[in-house]
Amino acid sequence: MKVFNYLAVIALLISLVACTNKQSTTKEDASTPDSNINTIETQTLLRSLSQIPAIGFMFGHQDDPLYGVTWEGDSDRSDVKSIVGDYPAVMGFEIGRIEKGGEESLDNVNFDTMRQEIINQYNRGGMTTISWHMDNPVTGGDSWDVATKGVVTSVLPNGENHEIFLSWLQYGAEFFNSLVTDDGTKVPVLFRPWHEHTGSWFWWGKDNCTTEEYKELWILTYNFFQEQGVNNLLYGYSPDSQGPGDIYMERYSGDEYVDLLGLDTYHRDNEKGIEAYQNTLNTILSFLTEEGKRRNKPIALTETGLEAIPIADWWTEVLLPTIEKYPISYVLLWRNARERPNHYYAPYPGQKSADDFVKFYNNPKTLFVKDIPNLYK
Ligand code: BMA
Repeated sequence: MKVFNYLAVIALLISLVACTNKQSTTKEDASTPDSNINTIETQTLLRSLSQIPAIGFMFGHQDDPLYGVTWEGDSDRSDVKSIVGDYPAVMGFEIGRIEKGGEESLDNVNFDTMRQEIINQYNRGGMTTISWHMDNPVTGGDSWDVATKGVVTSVLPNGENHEIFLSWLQYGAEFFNSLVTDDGTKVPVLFRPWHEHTGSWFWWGKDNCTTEEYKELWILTYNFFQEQGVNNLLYGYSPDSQGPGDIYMERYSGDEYVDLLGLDTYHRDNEKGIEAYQNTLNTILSFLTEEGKRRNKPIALTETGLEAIPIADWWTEVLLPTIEKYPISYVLLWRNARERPNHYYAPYPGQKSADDFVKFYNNPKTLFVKDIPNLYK
């Protein structure tokens, strides 16, 4: 009898736990604070990211529907779509300066407009990734303001700017929690915090904090968002070109805090730089292929491009042949600025590489939004 009761209690406990888990992942419950379980759509996106390389890789573009070369804010417009008639499968957005509580990002994008475009991208079946060039919490300068050392130390627990820093993170949490469709679904996002930290150009970069401090910064951010009920984020780790191996993994905070292994690397110096660019891609993407398999994580080229694309066949002769050998889930090209002449990374109609981009688009391996299976089901 005693044994029977004991078993019955265990069975009841198991069913309660199972029931709680199930409830906390339903849509209705998606915004419950303190939930440390991602929404079903977010979990499914992670699975989809691992499955995509079986059919190709997704094409991504930063700020794609917001503006382009010589235009801004036109509805239903994108430089990529103007050439190939389809939107990128991945769109990147940048929330730098949200930490100040203002209406516009550091690139002068209105956050309400950005939210709507993220929801639009979800509704058309595509994915969103978000970066955050957070201002320097000590000097008030931008994220490239690295003259003052010890910024990371000062935002960690017991640091003098810890509370301010949490209030800055809070603005980010509110934004992520506000990405909700009309039917109440929270939009999953691949978040790439504290990126390019193997270089030293941001206040969280290599020479500006210790390895332990960087890891603490990452885990603090992760835990804070969990406490705020942010259950629609996957975390992308995006070091810069240095490495691979020890340098790449040195500041990795652990498999439980990272969902995707990324790489930010650019092609610089045009013709002269082709070999260096391809070598970096080959070296680090080979490493990521192995590391991704070992850790069971998708991999991606999280930022890349050749500014102003002066090489006419860059898409099919430089980028495609190099990256198609690796099981990346996506490649993201940086933004087509409307306010900085020649600061663009995707072609626009009439641009020198536009015809080659059509060939790139027609290659079965490159996936635009109409090519991808449902990432969320
Ligand atoms: C950089 C440039 C900047 C921009 C920043 C954040 O690479 O494009 O002009 O402010 O990204 O988007």
